[in-house]
Amino acid sequence: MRLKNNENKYQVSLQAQDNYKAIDNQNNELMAKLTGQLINEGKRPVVGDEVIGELQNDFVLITDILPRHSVLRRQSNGSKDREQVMAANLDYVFITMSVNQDFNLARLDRYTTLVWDSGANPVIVLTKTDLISNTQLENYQSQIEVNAYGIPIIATSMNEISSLTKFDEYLVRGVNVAFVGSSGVGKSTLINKLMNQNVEKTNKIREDDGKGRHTTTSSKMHLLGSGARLIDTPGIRTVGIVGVSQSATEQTFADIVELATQCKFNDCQHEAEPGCAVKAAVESGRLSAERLASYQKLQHEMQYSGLSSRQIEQAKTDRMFKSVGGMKGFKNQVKNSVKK
Ligand SMILES: Nc1nc2c(ncn2[C@@H]2O[C@H](COP(=O)(O)OP(=O)(O)OP(=O)(O)O)[C@@H](O)[C@H]2O)c(=O)[nH]1
Ligand SMILES: [Zn+2]
Repeated sequence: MRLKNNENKYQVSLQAQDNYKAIDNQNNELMAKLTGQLINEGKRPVVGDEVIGELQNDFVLITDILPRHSVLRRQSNGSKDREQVMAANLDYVFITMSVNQDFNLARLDRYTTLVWDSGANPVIVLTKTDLISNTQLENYQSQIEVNAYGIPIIATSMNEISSLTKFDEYLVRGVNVAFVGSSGVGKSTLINKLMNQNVEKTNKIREDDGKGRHTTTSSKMHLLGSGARLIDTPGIRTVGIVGVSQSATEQTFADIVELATQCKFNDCQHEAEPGCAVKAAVESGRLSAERLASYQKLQHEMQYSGLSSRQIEQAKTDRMFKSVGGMKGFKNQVKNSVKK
């Protein structure tokens, strides 16, 4: 990418409606605006986007958005099911789950799928390990290993500072990361500790206060000691589950997809069909019933996402009557039985 001499590369650090902030390569955070052309073309950068900008008197004029290497999305619950882009260019997403009541393999599967779907790499973080025994922790870890093929697992406790070093290999210069997970699992606690680590080395993101001085801000993007950038917005934290693709689900449930190739019917739903290899695997104990259930739940949700509530009702009715040839078949059956 060749830049003109009045242009620079920036990374968007904040987006609130049409207000932007962007960080330059010296880690100064500046107000930013879009050119009329970008607005007209409907091109809106999001947090994490790399952009080309021209430095004006007191803001950066964003003229172009560079290609994204990952896009974390969720679908809004609004009437139009409009897809929302939560962040761009994340490299690692830490899926945070505490090992108390929050521990839930089905939820973990959903997050994993969401992250694969974004193009970023998932890393599972188990928090609050002080609350359980080592044996219990090992048990959880092996459950995850069965479920989440080859995804790294980090176990942490706020009482054990040394556990923070497990993040080192991911938090390297130039890498963008984020934490996702349910409320209360300990994301803030962890983020604060990672930010306070190596304070003297931490090159904080600074905001130009307009008088040539730099002040630390409440930026949504934090520069960690290692040079990694941590993006932390409420939207990313609570990124939901709606809007994941078929291919990402299949990656998460590769074992089930593999088994399904041996089912008698190509369109087997692994519910009550004869010759179902997936059901057989559950019966023989090779596959857990919970895992199949979370796969099916995700399949159903994907099927329904993008449909209106009326369409969802229709789809559910169709599913319910599928075994008797759909709603039409059901009506015919009723008619016939009445005739008899
Ligand atoms: N026992 C134990 N408690 C922890 C640990 N880490 C965090 N907590 C507690 O869990 C509670 C929630 O922690 P937060 O860091 O605020 O959780 P969060 O995920 O940021 O929650 P949101 O801000 O709602 O997204 C706090 O009371 C923490 O003190 C841990 O390692 N062990
Ligand atoms: Zn089947």
